Amino acid sequence: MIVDQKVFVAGHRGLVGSALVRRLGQDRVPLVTRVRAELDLEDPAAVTAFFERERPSEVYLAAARVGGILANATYPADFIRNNLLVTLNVLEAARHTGVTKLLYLGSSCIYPKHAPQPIPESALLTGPLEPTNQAYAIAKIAGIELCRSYNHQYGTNFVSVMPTNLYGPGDNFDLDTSHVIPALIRKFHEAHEATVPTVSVWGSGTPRREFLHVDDLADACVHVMRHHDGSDLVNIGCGEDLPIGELAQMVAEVVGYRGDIVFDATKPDGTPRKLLDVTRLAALGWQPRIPLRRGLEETVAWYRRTVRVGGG
Ligand code: GFB
Repeated sequence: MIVDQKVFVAGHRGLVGSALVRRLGQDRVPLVTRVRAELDLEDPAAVTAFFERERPSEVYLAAARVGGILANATYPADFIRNNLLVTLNVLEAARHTGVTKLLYLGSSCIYPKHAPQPIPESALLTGPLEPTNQAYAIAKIAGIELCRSYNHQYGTNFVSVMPTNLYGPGDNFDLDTSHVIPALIRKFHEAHEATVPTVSVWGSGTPRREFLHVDDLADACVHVMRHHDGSDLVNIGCGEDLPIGELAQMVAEVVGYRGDIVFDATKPDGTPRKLLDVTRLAALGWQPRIPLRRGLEETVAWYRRTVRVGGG
């Protein structure tokens, strides 16, 4: 542990932030966190005052407006505005108060829609974006450029990582705004409980996605913070993908659902494939630990416990 270390996890109630708190907690790193009612990250004066008072030595910027394909397509103004504001405020306050290191999270979905597969970090800004999440992607790309620019102009050490699609405990299970894994867990679970004969899966089932358990992501973020400096991006993935149709089959099996899967072609497929090239991450000495099937089993168990507690 570094002397006088104090780590601010922004967004500690979210999927990524809560995993970071769990992971940093294992190393007994001194943490500072604030819920939204205590600190509005969209408010520049409040963010500056918080940084001046708390003086964190390191920051993990896990606060972001995120959502699945439909949420991105429906609320693009919210996605671009919130992410730009939060990033601008936190980065400036971090610079102003001399934060020694900051981790910024991009996303695999901000690479060009038709990037080469697996996607190397060098593919950023080399082609048109996926239209369903262009607003989100532009905000996230602006965040990466902000980190790079601050490093160049002010000598900060703001590191940017590019996580693949994530899942795990604490995810958003709202069917309109969630990502595919929580949506499928909920749909198959509810159909199983009520013995419904079919479950609808959006799109054609042919797009391929790579999925990483959020506890692996948190471990990778901490590893990158400890072993990487500067503006070169680092992809964080597991290096394997599968078609959505196959994922749906796997979730059905894990849940114990025995009915049929039907594909809803009125819903968007999004980008055809986004598998990350994880050569750089592997060279830093990091490997994922949680295989998809085991991660799904754990997440389904968590969801069932949580639903029961919530009375849903
Ligand atoms: O997870 P998802 O919403 O995000 O969708 P993206 C992945 C694929 O799963 C798409 C299909 O082809 C969806 O059509 N899918 C099938 C479903 N059934 C469902 C369902 O019930 N719900 C959902 N949500 N999808 C997002 C971006 O893209 O990826 C974000 O829009 C974000 O910006 C995230 O960064 C990582 O992978 O298509």
